[in-house]
Amino acid sequence: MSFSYVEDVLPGNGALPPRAWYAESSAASLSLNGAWRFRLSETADAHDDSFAAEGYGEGDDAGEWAEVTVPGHWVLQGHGAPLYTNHLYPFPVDPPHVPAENPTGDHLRVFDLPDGWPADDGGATLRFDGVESCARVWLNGTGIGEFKGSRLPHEFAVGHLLRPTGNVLAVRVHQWSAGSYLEDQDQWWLPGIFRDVTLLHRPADGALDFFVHASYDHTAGTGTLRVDSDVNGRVTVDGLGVEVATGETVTVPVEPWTAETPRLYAGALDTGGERVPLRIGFRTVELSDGLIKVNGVPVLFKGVNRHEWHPERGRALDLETMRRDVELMKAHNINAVRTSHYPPHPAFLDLCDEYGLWVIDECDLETHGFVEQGWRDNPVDDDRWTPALLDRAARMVERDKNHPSVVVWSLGNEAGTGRGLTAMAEWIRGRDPERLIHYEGDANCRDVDVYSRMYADHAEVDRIGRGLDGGPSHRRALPFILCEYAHAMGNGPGGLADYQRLFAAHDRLQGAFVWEWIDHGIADERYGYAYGGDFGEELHDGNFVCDGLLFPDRTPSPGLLEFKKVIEPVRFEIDATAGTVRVTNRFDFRDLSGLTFTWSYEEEDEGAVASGPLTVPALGPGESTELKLPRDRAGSPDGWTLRALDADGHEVAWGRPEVTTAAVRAARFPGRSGTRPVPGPDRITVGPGVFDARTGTALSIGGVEVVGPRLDVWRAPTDNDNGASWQNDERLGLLWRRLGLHRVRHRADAVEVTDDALTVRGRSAPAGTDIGLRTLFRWSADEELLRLAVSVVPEGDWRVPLPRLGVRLGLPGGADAVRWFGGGPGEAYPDTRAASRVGRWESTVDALQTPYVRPQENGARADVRWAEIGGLRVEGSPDFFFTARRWTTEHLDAAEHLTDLVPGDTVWLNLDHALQGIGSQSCGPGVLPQYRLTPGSAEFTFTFRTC
Ligand code: IPT
Repeated sequence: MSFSYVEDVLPGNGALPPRAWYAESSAASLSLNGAWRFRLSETADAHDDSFAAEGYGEGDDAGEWAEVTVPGHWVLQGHGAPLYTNHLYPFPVDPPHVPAENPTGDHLRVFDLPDGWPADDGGATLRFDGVESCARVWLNGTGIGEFKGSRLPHEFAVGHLLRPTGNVLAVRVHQWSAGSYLEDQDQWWLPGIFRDVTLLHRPADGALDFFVHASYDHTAGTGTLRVDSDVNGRVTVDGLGVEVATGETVTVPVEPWTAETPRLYAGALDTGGERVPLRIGFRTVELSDGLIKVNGVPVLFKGVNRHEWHPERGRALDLETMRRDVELMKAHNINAVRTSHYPPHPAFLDLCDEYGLWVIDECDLETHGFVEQGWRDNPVDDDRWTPALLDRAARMVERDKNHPSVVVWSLGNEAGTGRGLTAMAEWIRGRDPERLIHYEGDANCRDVDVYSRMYADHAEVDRIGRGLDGGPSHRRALPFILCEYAHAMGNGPGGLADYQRLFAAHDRLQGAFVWEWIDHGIADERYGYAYGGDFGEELHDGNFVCDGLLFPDRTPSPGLLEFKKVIEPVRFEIDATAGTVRVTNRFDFRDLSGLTFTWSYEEEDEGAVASGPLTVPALGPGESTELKLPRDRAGSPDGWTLRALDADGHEVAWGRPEVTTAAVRAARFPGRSGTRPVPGPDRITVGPGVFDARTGTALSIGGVEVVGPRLDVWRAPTDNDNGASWQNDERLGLLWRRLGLHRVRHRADAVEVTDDALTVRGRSAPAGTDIGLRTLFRWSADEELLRLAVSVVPEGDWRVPLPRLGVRLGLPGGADAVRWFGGGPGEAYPDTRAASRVGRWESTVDALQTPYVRPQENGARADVRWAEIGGLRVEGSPDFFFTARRWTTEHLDAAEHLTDLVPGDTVWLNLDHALQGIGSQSCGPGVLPQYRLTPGSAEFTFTFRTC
């Protein structure tokens, strides 16, 4: 038998023309999901097609076969292994050829038609919603076709082959095919029948394809509906009193659909033989005045790139997981999704319609690996592949065209440029002129309606916003989006608030999509979560696959909380001195009537002392007003918190006054009369502090044994510190290590006791270089309070910022509960601190850790005034960053998986005067200048006492 279809550039044979997808109808259907018999072979041609013969599987023929769950990926069910590459093809680039080693899964399912399955009037179709990457299908021994296009549906007419019982459905799935060249997305390669398989009864006069056109005229407040259908019928929308024939146009007053107000009208298409429920959202998308407008209003995308991911099931997502994604997005103020980089399971788009999300629906196309050869032989610029590209475009558009949430079609991702892309754009424009077209790789914007970029830095985005970006004049007239930015790999992304200020400042900037929604970690007994390389892949890209705002189990990362704050739709600007707050509605369409507002007032040492409702008028989009705060609050001006809550009581937005640390400081350190240090042969006592007389290191404070404190400048480099392999810019994680900041040695030059202090002078520096840091630790005390004043002076030619600047202190391992007044509840760094709310917080050492899939610097709390842990209270002047861990920074740095982190018998505190920002250089710009920790002279103070 021939296997030539595997390497054929054409999309396949035998499938029906693509058409609209709908979740339900009056026609009968039978899900073929569930347990299938399964046989894995190492090559495509290891077995002939006898397994597909009628009667096979009935007896013992398939006795040796394993079983897999469909939908699913066999590599996640104990057969073979997953493999991860970012853009490199994991096979020789020789299109359209694929390796002889081509894992091939034969799948078998025997099924009976259920009782009451209608007599065979119109036939039946068999629908595959997604199979990676190439399948050949037989029903009852007859070959019905082959197809490629992994994340796209394929239907086959099978009515003539069905029988009441004992139907044998055989599907042979090849991991590699010509189609793999078009599916080089940055993700795990996961073969299998990973979406639903369904048998659909097709009644006589059943629906075929139909196209719901539902526009909104914002000047008249009316919606215009026309349903074009291959099979004539009636269209009804009860709520609107609409009943028209297909093809007929009707205009009625309606409430429009937007992502903020997702008004759907329930309707139906009745073709005589079949009734299909419709969910109609009236809205009009257009490009006008150089802007993307919906219903006449420019929109601002606050978006994420979403790959489909589940840590156990890969891209085989169940409805509940999809709903969870949408609910999490809505709960975090996200209003847009780019379906990177393929059309999602179609039910996801139903959820976007229902909950309200703007969708950029992206075609299943990426040929990124050709970049390695300067794009030579790129399939998108080779006419032989154009039918496959057009097939993919049509399968996406036809499937998804009836979703109001889809406002933009995207041709694909990272596929260079070429005639095939132009052909796709032309076809899409012809078929659906009512939506816009996106493709980031089209630098001249020849085929698209939006100028789109990925990872442009703040300065460039600012220039683009101001229209100073040059380029072809056609492009300069287009709106701009960042289809990817803020690479959320590991700790970060930093700089989100700075981007959002730019989007707010320039109309042309219509928002951006964080890369990406969720870490693709695979649940794994050995490591907790596995990433690239953990399955013995020869070629892989490590943890670059874990770069989401959610951890693999869908727990929000600090990055998601930061994003939620930065994009919040209500803004509070509090002027505590004047006792006023300016409230601004930052929605594009909604007024504030659906929200409730509260104020609360908290004193530093007492917790919340008062709270109450705040009456805010139903401001329209973009409107703002100034309100008076309740008057009788004295005390520190930074006690205010204002909150906006949705109807369920969930917090949507909050505000606190901006307070300068200096103002707070002055009030907190009244002068104290000191005690004299008491020198001894081995020990020096300074108030509650006991020190080693030779080295000047602290041994205990108020009876609590301590290690250190000593100067610390090292942090376990984050993915963003390390930067991306292809970058020529400074990659700090690597430079720091080269400089030896992970192996700094400390020298004490002088231990001096004077009347009022113990002073330790020293120098900290790594081997092999003359640069270093002169330190002076000055300890003074009264009866209860031990005070450390640190002064640091850099020496030599420092060319890199410091990872951190502070002291490290060890406490006995029993230390667990932590209380502090400062930023919280979560971690914050200089450029990721928007969501950090100053107040009183409590936690534990374990709960302070952020479980980045690849361990790295994490868990710092910002703007801390005091912290209590292990019986000690530390106050800082100025405010400090506080970190506590059960392992050292060196241990954290060496760990590759969370399972490598084993608690030791010391709790290590870092009390930092300053930290280097985070940035998003793991695939984008580094830390902005204002968040760099440039070495310079510094002085800071901590006081310690028991508590
Ligand atoms: C960009 C890709 O579009 C995306 O799929 C992902 O790989 C991301 O980077 C990084 O995680 S391409 C980038 C190399 C410019």
